[in-house]
Amino acid sequence: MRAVVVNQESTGVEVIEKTLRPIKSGEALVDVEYCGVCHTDLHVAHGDFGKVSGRVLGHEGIGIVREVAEGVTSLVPGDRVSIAWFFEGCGRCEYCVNGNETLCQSVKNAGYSADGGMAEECIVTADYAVKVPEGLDPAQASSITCAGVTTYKAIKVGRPQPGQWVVIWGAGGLGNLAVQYAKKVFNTRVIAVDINDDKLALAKEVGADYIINGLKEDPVKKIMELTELGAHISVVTAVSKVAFNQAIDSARPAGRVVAVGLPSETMDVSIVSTVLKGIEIIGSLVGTREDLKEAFEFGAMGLVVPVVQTRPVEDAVAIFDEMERGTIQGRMVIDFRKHKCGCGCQH
Ligand code: 8ID
Ligand code: ZN
Repeated sequence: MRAVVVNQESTGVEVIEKTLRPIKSGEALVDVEYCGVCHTDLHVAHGDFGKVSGRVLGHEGIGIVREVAEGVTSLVPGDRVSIAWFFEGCGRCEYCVNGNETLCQSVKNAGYSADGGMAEECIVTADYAVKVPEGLDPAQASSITCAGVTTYKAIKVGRPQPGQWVVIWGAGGLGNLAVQYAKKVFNTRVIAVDINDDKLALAKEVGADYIINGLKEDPVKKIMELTELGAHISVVTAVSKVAFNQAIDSARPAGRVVAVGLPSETMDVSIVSTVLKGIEIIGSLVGTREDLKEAFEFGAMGLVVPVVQTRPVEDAVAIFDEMERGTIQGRMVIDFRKHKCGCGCQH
């Protein structure tokens, strides 16, 4: 099968032929239909979190279960499931049992510490593969598997009330979904900040009340003008410390800044203003299986509509290049379907 892997030098990706091992007890074999390309895949390919040469990338995978091994009771062949960053936890530690399973210290992550979904086939731990609801387009579901659930969860941990001001920093793959969850699910007033007008136009199209280009005007000043006291909740998906610092500077007293983007930098946090303004800064890592189920449901209901473009696996190297240059609108999704006529035939 063809798979997109981290290249030998850990400087990017390559497409290779690979054969999977047989499945073991508790596992399922999935024929991948679609896998979105997340900026985290780019970080992994560049070795930002440590070098993992040869690893099959991908944690926005969607596919159909072909085969289940002994001991599997949660899935049957034919089920449509997701392959997410939260690939497997230990199931026993304080994080797994207290609703914080993504923080499990023995966690496996698809496309990083386990082979992921950017391939024609993928082996999953059956109990951790979340089913995709009926009525949700599989290419769109791929984007919810990371970008959607991550931003849904990030807004949720910010504890928004209807009508409050939510600022989404970065309107890329994650950001345009963050705008939709904030507006359509949490019923808040949404400001999107980016440094690219095309991405801001898309943010406006999918529901942002206001858009700000951080290169053309001072976003902190503009947010203060619009909100009087600042943002109740800021969700930072931008891959730049500039945006993190601006989010802290534009937080309302008792506001919450939810850190999501993963630039290899540090934020500048004033201790005095953090204390005097009573600001909370919260890190948020993807979402639990339950969060993903919820995030999928809002997609199936049509409240959130991921903006996706599909491309063949041969374009993988080019897609990573486009992501690095920041030219992708919404999410680029690799189409791995073997039978594209849609009639269920085998040719
Ligand atoms: O669980 C998590 N915390 C999680 C899950 C998934 C992804 C974290 N991430 C991380 C990724 O690893 C990456 O670091 O979130 C970040 C964003 O991922 P993405 O949305 O997939 O990346 P993108 O499509 O490239 O979008 C990034 C946007 O940030 C804007 C860019 O213009 C782009 O639209 N941006 C940048 I770069 N600098 C900015 C700035 N100073 C900015 N927007 C506003 N101000
Ligand atoms: Zn991701």
